[in-house]
Amino acid sequence: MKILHTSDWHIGRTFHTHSTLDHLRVVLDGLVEIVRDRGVDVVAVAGDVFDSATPSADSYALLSGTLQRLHATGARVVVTSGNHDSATRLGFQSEWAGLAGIHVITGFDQYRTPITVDDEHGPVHFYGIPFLEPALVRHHYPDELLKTHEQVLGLAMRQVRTDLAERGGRSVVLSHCFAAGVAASDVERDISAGGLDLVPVSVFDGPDYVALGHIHGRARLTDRVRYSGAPLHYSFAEADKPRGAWLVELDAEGLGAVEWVDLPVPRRLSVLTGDLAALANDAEFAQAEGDWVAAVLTDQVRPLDGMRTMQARFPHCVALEHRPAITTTPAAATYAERVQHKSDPEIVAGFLEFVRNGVGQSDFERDLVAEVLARAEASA
Ligand SMILES: [Mn+2]
Repeated sequence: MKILHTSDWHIGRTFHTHSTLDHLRVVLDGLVEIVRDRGVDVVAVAGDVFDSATPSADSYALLSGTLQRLHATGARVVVTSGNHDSATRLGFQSEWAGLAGIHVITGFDQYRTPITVDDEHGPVHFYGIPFLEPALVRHHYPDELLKTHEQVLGLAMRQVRTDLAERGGRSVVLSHCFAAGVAASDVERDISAGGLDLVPVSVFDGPDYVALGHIHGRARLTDRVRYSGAPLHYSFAEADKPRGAWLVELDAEGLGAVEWVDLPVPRRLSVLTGDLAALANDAEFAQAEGDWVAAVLTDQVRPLDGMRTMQARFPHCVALEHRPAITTTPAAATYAERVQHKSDPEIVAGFLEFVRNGVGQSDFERDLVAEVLARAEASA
């Protein structure tokens, strides 16, 4: 059986105020082509189908058109909801879609009954676990301690393993979570209101393959537990990460070959660094003229009209940052003197910027530091 693992379509997301729907349509058409050309039996979409809990009409049209084209290839589709999706809206009409082999799993306990697809070696059970917010599911299990995603997914996976032991056969799990083994900078910062909530990869012991969503770059945690990443670049931080999906083969014994398949990149992302005159004129930047461009201007004085000058050459320049090449250092003072009037978060921020040559904190890091400091203070 051939399974295509994808996730994080984020239909409806904007990129620096620009709609991404047209580019995403190109990419998802490429995905349909892969499904047809490679004879994929089941497409697994591991959450964050929409970018918003209230998707636009155009977003629905892109999703339904894509599902229709996938269905026309003869493949089955298993879709779960992520933390960006509204389970109710994504799950609308899923009873009918299921009859056509398009299984949209958004109910908190729907994973307990797998979608079973047979091949010549017997059954393969697909357990789709939607994003489960502990605060929203714990009242269903009054006897369980469910405060973290690890505890919630631990419970779900115990139920899956029990069910699987009774059924027998091969199995695939879909889950939308932040599993350990991934660099923190790749993580969305809004997985839960209380901050970051790691799930150790051992939670997913059991099934032959685990298709994860939430991280936007591809990642292989183990041979059988992977992230596919998003199909389209949604931020400059993802610029150097390939876009594609995992083509997973299950043979008679379980997991067989796993192959990365590339998706089309409608417009590349380039981060260009230099003074404005160089960026606007030098031949070395010509290859980026058609790209989405983020410019880092190193002029000593912030140029007037930098964006307009950049866009004359790079029509898709959408971000501009001023980072002078030479920064003045304050008059010598001891470190203790320099930090004595600073708060703890400011000291951490200054340290990070210093050791990373001027690259400041991301929003994610700032939130994480604030959370850790608050925790330390609370326990002091
Ligand atoms: Mn997500």
